[in-house]
Amino acid sequence: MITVFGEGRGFRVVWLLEEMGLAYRLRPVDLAAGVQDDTEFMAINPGGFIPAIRDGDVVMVESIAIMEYLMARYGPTPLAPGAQDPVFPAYQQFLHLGEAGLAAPIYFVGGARNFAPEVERRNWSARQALRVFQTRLGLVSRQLALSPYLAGDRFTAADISAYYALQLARGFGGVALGAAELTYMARLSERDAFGRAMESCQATRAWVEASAKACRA
Ligand SMILES: N[C@@H](CCC(=O)N[C@@H](CS)C(=O)NCC(=O)O)C(=O)O
Repeated sequence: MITVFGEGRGFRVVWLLEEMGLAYRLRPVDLAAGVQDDTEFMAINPGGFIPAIRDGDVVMVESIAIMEYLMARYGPTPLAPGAQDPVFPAYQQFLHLGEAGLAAPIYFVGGARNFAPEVERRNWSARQALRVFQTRLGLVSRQLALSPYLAGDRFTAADISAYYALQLARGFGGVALGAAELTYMARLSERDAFGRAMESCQATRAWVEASAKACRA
């Protein structure tokens, strides 16, 4: 049985596992309470960040790498188009852009906005991280003007990667997304596997519902 440690970007992993119909157990990790005394988790990831997985003797961190591992080991799956598939380059690009170009910078924008002392909220790094996020978001918007999913007509793991980043931008980074991105997110959230993942990830569910309410207010 695969164990997923932590929600946050672990939601991507849980959603992928639900899409693939693989059995898993979600083991909560409370970052807010501090993880230094969580000896089981610290033995899995001494770096103390989430998500991590344990699959038999395999222990891994990095949500995108974990998704690639699961699709390679338990696939083939339509979530990961093959290298000769015409959509492969777009798939590969957006799978990684979802974390490296979107979630990583907006995580620091959100951190500055929500946790930094007032004088540091709009410091150079926070502004630069927002600029980086916005330029990469432009590539997502351009792609969504061409196709319903980031790799064309088919839902893939690139969409799982990007969804989390867009949700983070909306709920934590204070970014007002455009109509195309919101419609895209609504389309993804209609998937059965998404609903099951949200049932498993109760902290994520509460956060997503609260941010949707805040955005409507
Ligand atoms: N690139 C990593 C980012 C992991 C990450 O930053 N996770 C956050 C929560 S979603 C975290 O654990 N932050 C606390 C820390 O880094 O110490 C991934 O995609 O898994």
